[in-house]
Amino acid sequence: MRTQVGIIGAGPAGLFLAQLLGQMRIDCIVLEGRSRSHVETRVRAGVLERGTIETMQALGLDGRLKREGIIDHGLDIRFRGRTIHLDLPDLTGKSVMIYGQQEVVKDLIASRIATGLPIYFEAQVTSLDRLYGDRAIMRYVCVDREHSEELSVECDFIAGCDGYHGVSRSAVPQDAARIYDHAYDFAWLGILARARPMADMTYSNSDRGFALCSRRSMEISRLYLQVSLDEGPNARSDAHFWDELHSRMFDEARTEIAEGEIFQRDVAHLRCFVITPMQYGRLFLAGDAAHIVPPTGAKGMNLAVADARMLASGLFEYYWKRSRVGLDAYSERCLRRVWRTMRFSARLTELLHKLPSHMPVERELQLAELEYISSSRAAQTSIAEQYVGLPYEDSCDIFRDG
Ligand code: FAS
Ligand code: PHB
Repeated sequence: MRTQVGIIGAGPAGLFLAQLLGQMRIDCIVLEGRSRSHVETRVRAGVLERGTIETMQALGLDGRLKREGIIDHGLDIRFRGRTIHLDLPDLTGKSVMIYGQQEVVKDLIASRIATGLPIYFEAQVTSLDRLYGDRAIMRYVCVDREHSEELSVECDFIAGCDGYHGVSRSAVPQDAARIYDHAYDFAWLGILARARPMADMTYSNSDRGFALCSRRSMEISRLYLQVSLDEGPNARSDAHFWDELHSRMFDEARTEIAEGEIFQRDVAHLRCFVITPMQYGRLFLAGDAAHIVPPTGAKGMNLAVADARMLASGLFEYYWKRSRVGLDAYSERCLRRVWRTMRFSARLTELLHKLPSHMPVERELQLAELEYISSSRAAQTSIAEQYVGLPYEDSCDIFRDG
């Protein structure tokens, strides 16, 4: 098989890239190692930045988003029983939307299949080759067949959109890249519950630890607790989860947070991870394959979209303007946004969590910063403008036309 761009992974990075290339009439195929049902039911992110929303609009993919997405106009930060309310439109003129990542993935897959353009599920990429040759090779096996022989695809370029645990990053020799990696010494226990959600996205920094109240619809709450690294998803009973959440959200009277049936649990470990550069010969890394940001800033999926746009811009210039400038500058241009987003997400993580490693003085400094933010419009604007999303720096007109 032969194509212009081979895409590994049908997560947000791979699927947005495939959609953008489809609009640019650049041939690509998507190879996804898991089943369609698996990737469409995997519960992950929930907040869409302004730019992600506009990209879905530009791709004509915002039909269901407009019907089912929830516009979020504000976010609350609680500490010492007090609440800082950030009014996003007042501070930035923008808002964000709540729409589960799995819904985005469903919309993108449905659109890709409707166009008849190739996307293969249960096709596990096993190795990449000739990344500095005249054409790169992507080898894969069909995991749904008993004895699948190894197949291969010849590509002008390969997009490694295969997430943190994928195969593409390992194709970059260690001496050709620099890794930045910091793992936090706590995790997030996330649940979905059939319960009326809080009116606003609400983060809380309490003496018992971090908590977050988000949502997936007007009937489904998405709730998180900071937990220790060794805690599994089912370690605490439903009752204990609710007790802890009320306490950490300063809702001792239990009048604010509605309880309900918990029907999904997961534990996510937090880390800051970046590989530089995000490209090697004909291989371009995008999304979690290249970077992991702590989920506190709700940026992981949105950053994957920004990478996909940047790579699509570079490929557009290569194929239609015969210029390599965008591809050669891909990593440098992506990393500007990656590091600014990482800084925001790491600062918010340090501001809102009770860090096990905290000395008493550090805890007081953290609370003093929250006191300052509660009294400063400038500080609140800084958080809000990063939360709604930074302007894109990609250079492709197709996105400007909307
Ligand atoms: P993804 O991991 O989404 O997709 C990669 C795809 O590649 C997967 O479908 C995988 O099956 C496939 N793949 C891997 N290896 C392959 C191979 N060899 N061959 C073929 N296919 C292969 N972000 C937020 O903003 N907010 C959150 O609350 C949040 N919660 C998260 C919870 C969890 C448990 C995890 C793991 C991540 C969470 N994230 C969150 C981050 C998440 O949303 C990612 O940023 C987002 O999925 C990134 O998208 P991709 O880069 O496309 O990677
Ligand atoms: C979510 O809804 O999953 C979510 C919301 C805000 C965050 C992280 C995750 O900061």
